[in-house]
Amino acid sequence: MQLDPNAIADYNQSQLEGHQRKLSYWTQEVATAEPIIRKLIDFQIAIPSWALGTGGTRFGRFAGGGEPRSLEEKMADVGLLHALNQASGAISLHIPWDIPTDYDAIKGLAASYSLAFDAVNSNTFQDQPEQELSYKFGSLQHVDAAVRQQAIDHNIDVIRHGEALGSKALTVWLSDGSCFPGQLNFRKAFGRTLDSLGEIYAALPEDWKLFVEYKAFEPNFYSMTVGDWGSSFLYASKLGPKAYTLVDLGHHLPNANIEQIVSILLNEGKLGGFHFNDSKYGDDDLTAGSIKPYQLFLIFNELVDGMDARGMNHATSLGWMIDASHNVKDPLEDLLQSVEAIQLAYAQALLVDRQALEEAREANDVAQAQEILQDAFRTDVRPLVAEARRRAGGALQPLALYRQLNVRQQLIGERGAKTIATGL
Ligand code: AOS
Ligand code: ZN
Ligand code: ZN
Ligand code: ZN
Repeated sequence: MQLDPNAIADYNQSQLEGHQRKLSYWTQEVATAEPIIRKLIDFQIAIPSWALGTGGTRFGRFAGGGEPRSLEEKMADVGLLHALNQASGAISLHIPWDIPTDYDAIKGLAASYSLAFDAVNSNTFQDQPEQELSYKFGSLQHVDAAVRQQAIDHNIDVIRHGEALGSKALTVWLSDGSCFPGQLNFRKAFGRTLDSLGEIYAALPEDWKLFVEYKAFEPNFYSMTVGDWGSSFLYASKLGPKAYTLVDLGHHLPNANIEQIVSILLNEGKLGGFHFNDSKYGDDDLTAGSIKPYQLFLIFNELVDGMDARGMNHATSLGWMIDASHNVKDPLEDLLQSVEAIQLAYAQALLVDRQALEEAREANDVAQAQEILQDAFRTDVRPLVAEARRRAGGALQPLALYRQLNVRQQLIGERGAKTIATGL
């Protein structure tokens, strides 16, 4: 489906008066409002192709209606999100779930929705039907060189697909590890994984990045071969300047100080990007900002501080992506919520009075330092984010308009009530 070109303008007109009332405080009282709005307009968050359908757990999956059945329909969904919020201008593909049949047609489609291709993702955590050897005991770490080669070849193949589309990064997430003590020689597994990653790294085009994603546990429950930021950082450092660590917020042990991890990686020039989501217990892949919004803000606080210190462009120097799974919500509604939560955390971080914060730190004024951060976090920046969207051509309230237009009902009409999106 295509949005009626007047729908957004008409909707914004109907909401304009109330919006302008809320915005007037900002434009009249806050000197930094204008630069924050401009930064928000530039900030884009990529949508993963596998988050557009209903996920599920190992206990079951409850299909949603009108889910995308093909790559073309996934792109249409991201195009819809981007039209509504003007902040989801990229899609991250997963091979082999999203192999294009006609690259020019897919690129044309992306251009028609103003979408770029973000990092491409490889998959050596599942066996594919036509595949010769199994990944049951790992892929890049495997004791059998032939299995490692198969996984290396797959990753290189994914790079080629990404090149044809204009992607600039490969994300490698490995399920490799072990389920029981004694199963794996940790040192050998590390060495084999490093060698395998080295072959993939050698196949990277000049202007590409390799993102090494870590995860504390699952599907292996005793050890993960890329299990924490320390091992990811080691791999990335040994591989070379094109390799970086990718931080998925759900991939830490409970109560990890993710903002501190982020700040150190960034300072070392080894932070590649994010998979945003939220969690209560583990890799829950819930809507960003739904459980721990303060943590999301604190992460952005470190990002803004560290990127400014290093003279980095906020919008383009790191990979900004969502990685979510939806069991009970409409995936498109959930993604609109996630993008908004990320924008709010970013805007609040931009509000922090950095000079005052440094002064409080230098004076060991703990209470004042805390006040400065909480003052920014407790500020309602929703009018700024809405204004950025409006100026970029999006809807003041994307989720409300999505509902008003009955988008899901229309998608069900086009695609059917019982659909299974390809992917997770
Ligand atoms: C898995 O837990 C990781 O978060 C991956 O980044 C991602 O979910 C997977 O690659 C999806 O295909
Ligand atoms: Zn992830
Ligand atoms: Zn996750
Ligand atoms: Zn995950």
